[in-house]
Amino acid sequence: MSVVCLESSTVIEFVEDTKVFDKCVNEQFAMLDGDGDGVLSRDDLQTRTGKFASVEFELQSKDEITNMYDTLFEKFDVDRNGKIDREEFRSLMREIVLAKACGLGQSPVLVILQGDSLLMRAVEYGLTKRC
Ligand SMILES: [Ca+2]
Ligand SMILES: [Ca+2]
Repeated sequence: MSVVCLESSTVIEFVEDTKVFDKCVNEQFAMLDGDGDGVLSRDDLQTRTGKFASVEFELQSKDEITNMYDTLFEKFDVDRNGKIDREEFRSLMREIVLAKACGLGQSPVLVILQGDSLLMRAVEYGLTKRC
């Protein structure tokens, strides 16, 4: 984990850069897809709960996490097959990251991020852009 300075404009730029964002999303997807069948089931997500949920959603209790999955699947499992495919996952991550960006407001803030989270990628993205 590291403490970084995050700016909403950087995060939005990162999401809008489809090529970069898609690549990062695919990496996250592969990481979460524990059994490697190309779709995310509840099991896939639940085995990764600690890693995924605590970082991206800042939730703690098991109930909250279960509720979150219900909401998640309800909202993003567009074709209702009980699994989240790559396309569905992309729009999910897009929404989460943009929501975070909105929450940041206008000025840069210090946040604690895990090395492999999407927001961390956004920060790295911002750094390379500036160089
Ligand atoms: Ca899977
Ligand atoms: Ca689906």
